[in-house]
Amino acid sequence: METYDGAPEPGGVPALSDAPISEADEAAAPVPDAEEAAVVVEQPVKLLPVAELHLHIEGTLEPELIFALAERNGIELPYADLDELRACYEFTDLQSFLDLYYANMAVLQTEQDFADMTRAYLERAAAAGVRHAEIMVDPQAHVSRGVPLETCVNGVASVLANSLAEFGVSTLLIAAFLRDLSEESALDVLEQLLAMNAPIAGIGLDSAEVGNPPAKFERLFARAKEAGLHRIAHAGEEGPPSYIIDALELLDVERIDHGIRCMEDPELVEHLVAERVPLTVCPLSNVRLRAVDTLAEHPLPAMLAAGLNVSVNSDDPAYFGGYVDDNFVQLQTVLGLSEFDRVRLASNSIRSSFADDERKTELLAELGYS
Ligand code: ES4
Ligand code: ZN
Repeated sequence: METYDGAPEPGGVPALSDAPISEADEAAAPVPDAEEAAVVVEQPVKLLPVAELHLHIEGTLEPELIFALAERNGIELPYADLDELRACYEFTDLQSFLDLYYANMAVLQTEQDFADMTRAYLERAAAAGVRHAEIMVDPQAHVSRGVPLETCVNGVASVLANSLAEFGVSTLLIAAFLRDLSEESALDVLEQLLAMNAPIAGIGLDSAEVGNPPAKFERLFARAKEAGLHRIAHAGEEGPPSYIIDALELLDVERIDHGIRCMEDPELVEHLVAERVPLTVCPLSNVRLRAVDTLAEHPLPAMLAAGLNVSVNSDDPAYFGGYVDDNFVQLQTVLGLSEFDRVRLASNSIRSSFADDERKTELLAELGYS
C-alpha cells in the first residue's frame, strides 16, 4: 500500500489553512455522486496519518495472541483451536460481543501479557498510519477477576512510554469505566488510579449502553474533572440520541464515542455541528454489532455532509474485521468516500485529539496542512 506523502493533489485535498488548529473547518464535505465514486474505487488507497481516538486495548487481542497467552499462563480455553474461536465472532448486538470480549480477557494475567498486547497493537497501528493513539483500558474488567490494578495499568503504560520512539506513535491512556457496573465501583477504581498516580489522561464510559444512561455517572465525571482529567463517553451507539445530550450536559464530556444515532435528532445534529463536538465513529464495528445493516448504509457520508466533526476509528479491531486502515479502505471501496473526505476525517481526528498543540501541528503538517 502506498504511503501518503502529504502532497496535496489537484482538487483532492481541502484548501490548505494556517488557521489555529482548534478552529473549525468550514464547509461540509460533499457526498460524491455515483460517477465520482466509481472513479475513486479504481484509485489506490493512500495511508493517511491519523489519530486513533476510539480504541479498546483489550479489543486488540487477536485470536493467535489469545491462544499464545493461554498457553503461557496455563489457561484452558473453551475452544479447541483458532477456527473454533473465530467461529464465535458472529455478533448479533453489542452484548453478544461484550460476552466474548470479557471472556477472552481471562488470558491477561501478568504485566507482560498486558505489555505484549499493547506492543502488538502499536506495531499494527503504526502500519495503519496511526501517528497518535488515545487508548482505552477497562480496569474494572481486570480487577473484578483478581488481577491487580497495577498489573494492568503498568503493563499497558510501560509500552506506551516508549511508543513514540519505538513506533512513531504518540499515545495517551484513558481509563474507561463499565456502565453496567455501579458508580460506586467506578469511583473506587478512579480513586485508586489517582492515588497510585496512574499515567491516565482521561476517563471514558463503555460497555452495555442501553439501560445505563449517563445520569448514572454524574459524580464520577465530576470527580474526574476536578482531578484535571479529560472526559469522553460512549453514547448513541445502541442508546438513543438523548444519551448523547445527557453525556454532554450531565457529564461534560469533550468527545462522544460513536454518536451515530445523533442522526435521528436534527436539533441535536445542529448543536453538535455548532459546537464542533467530536464523534469518534467506528464503521466496521457498527456493521459487526448490527448498529447498521451494511457498510453501504452507514451514516458516515451523511454525517460528513451535515458538517459533523467525525473521525474514523477501529474500536475493537481484532473482533470487528480491521484496523484503521481497513476501515478507510472499505469506506473508499464500498462507500466511494473521496480523498477530500478522507483527508477531512484524518484532520478531524488530529484536531479532536488531546495531543498538545505542537504534536497536532506536526501531524497536520504531515497531512498537508501548514
Ligand atoms: C465496546 Cl464497541 C463497544 N461498545 C461499548 N463498550 C465497549 N467496550 C469494548 N468495546
Ligand atoms: Zn468503543
